Amino acid sequence: MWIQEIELFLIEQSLKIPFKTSYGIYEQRESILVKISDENGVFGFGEVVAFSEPWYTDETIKTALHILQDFFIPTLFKNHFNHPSEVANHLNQFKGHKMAKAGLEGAYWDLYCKYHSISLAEALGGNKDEIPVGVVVSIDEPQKMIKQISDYLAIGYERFKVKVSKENDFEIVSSIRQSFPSIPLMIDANSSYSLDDIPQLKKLDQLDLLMIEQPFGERQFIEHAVLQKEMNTPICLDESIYSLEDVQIAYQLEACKIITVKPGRVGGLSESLEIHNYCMEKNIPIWVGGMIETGISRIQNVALASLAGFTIPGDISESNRHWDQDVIIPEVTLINGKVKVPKGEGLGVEVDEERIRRLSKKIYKYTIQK
Ligand code: OSB
Ligand code: MG
Repeated sequence: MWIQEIELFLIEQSLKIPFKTSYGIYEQRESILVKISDENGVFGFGEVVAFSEPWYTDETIKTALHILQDFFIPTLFKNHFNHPSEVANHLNQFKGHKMAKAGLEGAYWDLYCKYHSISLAEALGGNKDEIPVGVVVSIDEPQKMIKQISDYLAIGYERFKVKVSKENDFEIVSSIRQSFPSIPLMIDANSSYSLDDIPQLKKLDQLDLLMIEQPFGERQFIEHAVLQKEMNTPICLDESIYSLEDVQIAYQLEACKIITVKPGRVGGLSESLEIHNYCMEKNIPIWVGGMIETGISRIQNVALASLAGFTIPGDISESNRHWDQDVIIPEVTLINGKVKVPKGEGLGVEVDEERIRRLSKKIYKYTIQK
């Protein structure tokens, strides 16, 4: 298969409700959507999940555009590929820029699956028809967070993650626990604690949390190992994991008990598969994370979560969690509390290209030069 044309759509959307984390508040979300077409006009869509600012990882929308335009896209035009893992291998001659890599590789997976008339879930080796999912509640007044959780419980979400910061963790989580003594509840502090906070973190052990996500900084594997020895609550690593190698380090050091996989953060679905296989072998529970993403990446995550190793409901909420309208048809919705894994070719949903064009602030188009 030769790649003939690549388009990048720089879109911007408002979130339905502002999303507050320990880093700051999100009200607007820029995203880069990728369309790759082959010589027969078969096409696939992917998404670069980098944010506009480098708060979660060091990539940004602008670094992704630069790297895609100046390095990744020219490389893809020069080579012939038979499988998405070959795209990943080619891009891995370049360092870093995992989200930019994942956006291209994801679009190529969709194209590859359509070319072979299979669904993405099938191509990845998924074996579930539907998946249970979780939802994230961002920082707010405890009473408002409790109201949101009760609304989400009513629709069928099965796991609840609350964003906290060091200043309000116990207050928020204990009042949520009082209202919901037995729901699967976890917190995410997005790296806002340090070793000095171990006594404070240990207090959270009384709240019967499913896990604590990424208390310390992204390279602090050793510090996480120190904390995990002192806490009963499992630690889950998010920002620390950029590759299979990082998972192996975390496992060797006993820095966590759970891993969250985000295809964007680890450079794509091929690397996600390797992490999945390793974690199955080592009995490390995994789940699919979220990036306040559009339906393109959201439905890709649904396919990934259909693999056997993803035993914990992920941050794969309905399209309407963040958007008034999504860019895929049908949108991601809960049916009897579950999300159906699409069976159609590729992503298995229709991508609303007209809507994407309307949302675009800028469209970049590249064609192979023969
Ligand atoms: O830490 O998991 C995170 C969103 C953006 C950046 C980082 C994180 C998140 C989430 C997922 O918590 C929220 C969502 O996609 O609904
Ligand atoms: Mg997180």
